[in-house]
Amino acid sequence: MASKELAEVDINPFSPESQIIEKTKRFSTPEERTTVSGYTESLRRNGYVIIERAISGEKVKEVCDEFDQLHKGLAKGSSEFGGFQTERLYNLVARTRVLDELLLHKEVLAIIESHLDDQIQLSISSSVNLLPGETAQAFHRDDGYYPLARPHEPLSVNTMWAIDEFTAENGATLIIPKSHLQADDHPAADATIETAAMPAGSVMLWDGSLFHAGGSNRTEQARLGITNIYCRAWLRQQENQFLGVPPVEAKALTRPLQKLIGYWVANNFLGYLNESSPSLLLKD
Ligand SMILES: O=C(O)CCC(=O)C(=O)O
Repeated sequence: MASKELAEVDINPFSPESQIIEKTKRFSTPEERTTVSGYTESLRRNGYVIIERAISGEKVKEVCDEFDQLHKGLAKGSSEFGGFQTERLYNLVARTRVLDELLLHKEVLAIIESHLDDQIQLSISSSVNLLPGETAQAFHRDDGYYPLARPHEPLSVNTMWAIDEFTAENGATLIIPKSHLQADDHPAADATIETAAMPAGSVMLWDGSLFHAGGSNRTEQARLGITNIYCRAWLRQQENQFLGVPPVEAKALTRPLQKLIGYWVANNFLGYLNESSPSLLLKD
């Protein structure tokens, strides 16, 4: 067999060859997962981990410039949870190519695949621009829409990219370490709250069960973050990626990005069409 890519395209998902290949597909290699084992261990133990300066200063500027444009004329939030002084934009895979490097960041994907020990996909990609005067958000978990008894196996991992430096003053994400392991539906009254301060270009990864909240912005500048949530490939995605990026648009994406948003066969039988990989739909 020439390669896993070829196999994915050419082999009927019911074939014995496909049965072997499909379940083993990952974005990261075993070596890459070994390299990030220190980060993965922190994520497992504390529920979060930060990789400082995971992208270059040039990339940060590129993202910043792009979102200056994309956010132009955007209405502020209209709910307490979303934030009345917050700008948010969704369906980012359809809107810009500037985030591809972040979405497919090698270390990030290796940590997530280690933590979930499974095939993964993008659940949602959005921007969160906290404007001056924004107040702190309520503590919440990102995996609340998967109705399982807690604590449960990890189902998703959120990533928050600091495009501006995140500080205690400008609304850096607030987290409750180890709360991903707790059964209660609310943070403990005496929970220790930490502020995820990090330099621009850094990324924080957290388990979907970790209690967290956007902080309050008490500065005169906005705080831009990009949040990409990844989940097990057999779960429903938060954002409907197939409507957000229909085949005619998905054709233009790199194959890894097509897969990340769900254009592949996961776990042998999930997502095929007419006995073949959806990647056939993306061929001219
Ligand atoms: O902006 C942040 O730091 C966190 C935002 C968040 O958790 C959310 O909007 O659900």
